[in-house]
Amino acid sequence: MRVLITGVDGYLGWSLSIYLAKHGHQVAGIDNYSRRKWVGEMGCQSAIPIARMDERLITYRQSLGQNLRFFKGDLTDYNFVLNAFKAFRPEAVVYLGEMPSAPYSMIDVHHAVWTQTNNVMGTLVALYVIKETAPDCHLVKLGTMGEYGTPNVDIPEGFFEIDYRGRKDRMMFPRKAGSWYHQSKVHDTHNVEMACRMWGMRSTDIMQGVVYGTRIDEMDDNPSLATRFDFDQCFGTAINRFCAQAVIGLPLTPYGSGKQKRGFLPLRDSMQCLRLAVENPPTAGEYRVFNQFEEVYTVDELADRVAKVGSKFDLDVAVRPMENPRFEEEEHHYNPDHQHLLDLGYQPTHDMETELESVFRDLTRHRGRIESRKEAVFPDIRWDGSRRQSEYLS
Ligand code: USQ
Repeated sequence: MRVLITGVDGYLGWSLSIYLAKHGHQVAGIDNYSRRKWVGEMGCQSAIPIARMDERLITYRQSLGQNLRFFKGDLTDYNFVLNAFKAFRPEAVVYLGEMPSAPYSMIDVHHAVWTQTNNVMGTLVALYVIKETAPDCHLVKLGTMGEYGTPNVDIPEGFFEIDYRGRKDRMMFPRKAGSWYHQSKVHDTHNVEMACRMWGMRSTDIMQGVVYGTRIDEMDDNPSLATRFDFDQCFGTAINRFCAQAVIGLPLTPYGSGKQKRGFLPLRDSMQCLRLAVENPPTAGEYRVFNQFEEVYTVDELADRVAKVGSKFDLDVAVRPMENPRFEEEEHHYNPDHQHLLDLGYQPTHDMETELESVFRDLTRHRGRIESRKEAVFPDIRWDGSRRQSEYLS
């Protein structure tokens, strides 16, 4: 299948391009290197060194035996996106090209406006371009479990059924996001669902949990095929940040009570699930939702697991809870359904410890790169708009 990945230079995008090529798909990618710039703006760098795109493309051809067709440009630029679609004629688009960080979107008004403009407008452009050039193309759109928030009720996969006076209908399950970033995904969800209803498009909206891990087997230990690994306060996610903190002897930072629950999945499972979505498209006009995560943990449980695995690497890992910089429920009900991918054959890894060992092996090799940016680890971006320093590094 011809699959176009937007955001192909990112953590998930680069991994997916390799994974799909290894599974026989023809892949093209779009990117404008924003992720590299945002992480630089946070005073940080990927813990694992990543190759420049020109080197990535050469290695890709040599290792995977096909050209990754690459289009450099901005996803909110209609003419650029139109030309890329006309040139590649995708049968599926995996839309990953968005600004993915909640804290980054909460820095100030400029970052909030930019996040929503980039994310919502980019998706809107893609919807129009698919309608105009490839109406049968399947849009696999990356949303987030954070769209639902933590309501005091079980979370279904996207919809709930109603039956009013004998007439059945399906309504979008209410969204209750907790950052301008998560809210941008809610807006996308509503736009994509309407496009399917209105124009007969087909789409899978992926409500993904927090992804962790450094690699997938398909990277074959080739450094030029490695994907990025972020640990700064914005682009590092909870487990990945905890591992990086542990490797350089900084305490792990569960926020608040540490009882907040999220769904998590390793990078390799994220790849497996996205492939299942691509290879099993919905029918024309169908908008479907996959809640994509493996297991639910509290932040405290994660810190304990990371500390336990760290001890196998002779690391003395401390856990130091800190005042929560976010507005979020810390003790709450959390029971999201996630049956759709299992029905399609998703086989969860179910072994966080082995996965974390592989992360520690990779990160200890690059300890110096993390150490050199340790100021970027401490979270000083707060949801009330203030920024405060702490004693964390002392
Ligand atoms: N947290 C800590 N300590 C830290 C970092 C995070 O306790 O040092 C807590 C947060 O307060 C939150 C939870 O861990 O309760 C998850 O935070 P996160 O930074 O790992 O994840 P989040 O901001 O929710 O965003 C990440 C990705 C985003 C994706 C989302 C999936 O950056 O792109 O959409 O995970 S989900 O969380 O399911 O919405």
